[in-house]
Amino acid sequence: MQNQLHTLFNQFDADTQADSFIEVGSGHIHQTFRVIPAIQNHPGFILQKFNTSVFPNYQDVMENTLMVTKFLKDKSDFGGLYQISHPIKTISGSWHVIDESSNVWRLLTRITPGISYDAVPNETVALEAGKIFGTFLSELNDFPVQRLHEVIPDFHSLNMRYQQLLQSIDSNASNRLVEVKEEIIFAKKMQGILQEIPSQYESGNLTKRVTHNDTKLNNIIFDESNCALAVIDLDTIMPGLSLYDFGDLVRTAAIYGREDSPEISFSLPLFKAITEGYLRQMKSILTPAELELLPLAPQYMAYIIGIRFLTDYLNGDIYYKVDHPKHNIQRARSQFRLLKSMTANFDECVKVVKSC
Ligand code: GN1
Ligand code: MG
Repeated sequence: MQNQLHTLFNQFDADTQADSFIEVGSGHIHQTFRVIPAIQNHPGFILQKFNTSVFPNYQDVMENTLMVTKFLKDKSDFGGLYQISHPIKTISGSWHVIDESSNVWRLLTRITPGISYDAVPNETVALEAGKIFGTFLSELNDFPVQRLHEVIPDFHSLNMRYQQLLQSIDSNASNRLVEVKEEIIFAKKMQGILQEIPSQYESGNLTKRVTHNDTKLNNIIFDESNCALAVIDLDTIMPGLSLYDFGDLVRTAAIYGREDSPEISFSLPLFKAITEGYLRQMKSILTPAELELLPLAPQYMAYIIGIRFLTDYLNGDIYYKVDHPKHNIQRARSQFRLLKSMTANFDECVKVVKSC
């Protein structure tokens, strides 16, 4: 493997040789390696095998990334505060390398020290997370949204994700339906309740902005004193609703436990910290309709991700990387448990948003 990675790496126009490669990351989609540089005092790189089943249009993904990173760079490095990870060209001037098995690889600059969290250690991290994603969206507020490719159409559409769930129930491809009866009843009940956001969008009360669409806590890089340094994983930057990004951040950062923890629960103090940080940057940009729906957004995203995990379990784990055969259903159950805990805290969340 190391030899193969060296061969790939050497095709990029990097400013140092590689010493070795370590597989890293808790992302569910791509395979990611940290490149240890051959010289000292160099941050190294990130070498990634693109998941082309998820992103068959990887050229569009790269174009979006390049447009957005250039735009932020021209704004003096992402508001002057934060760093951005950039793609690096190959020696022949392309942005990717295709290996002999037709896998697509890319190389990115690495942000050091590269600390990321799968579970929130404290309120400072939650506040910083809210601030950096708020800044990210506010800095991109004047980016011409129509220039972005919609790399995964209807990515966070409740109706599309629900249809996918119904199809997976219908085909029961992996014979797992009997195990998930309770989850399906819950999913069916909640899809009606969570229609508020899609119906407000359909009646023209919400407009699409440039959004990140994968604002998980572990897509932020921190330094040793828990200051946020960078937002990573820019693949799903597309036109979307601000509510998706806020909701997904809360789903992963206002919680006790990890995304797949059976004991997961919602944390009001962490929610408050995120909301404070986020609204510091976004308060003057969001419309009254967006502000009104902000407390509901986390429930919407926990539901969407929950049914996506459930769908993938029924389909036989064909989309997400899993650590064990029950991983997707464990994740779905955790997200549904979280959704219930968010619902129980809804009134308090409304108060928090008002007070911020
Ligand atoms: C995937 O790549 P990663 O792990 O950051 C997924 C997100 C989900 C997330 C759930 C392209 O993100 O949409 O919210 O898993 N990305 C894609 O943890 O599907
Ligand atoms: Mg990620």
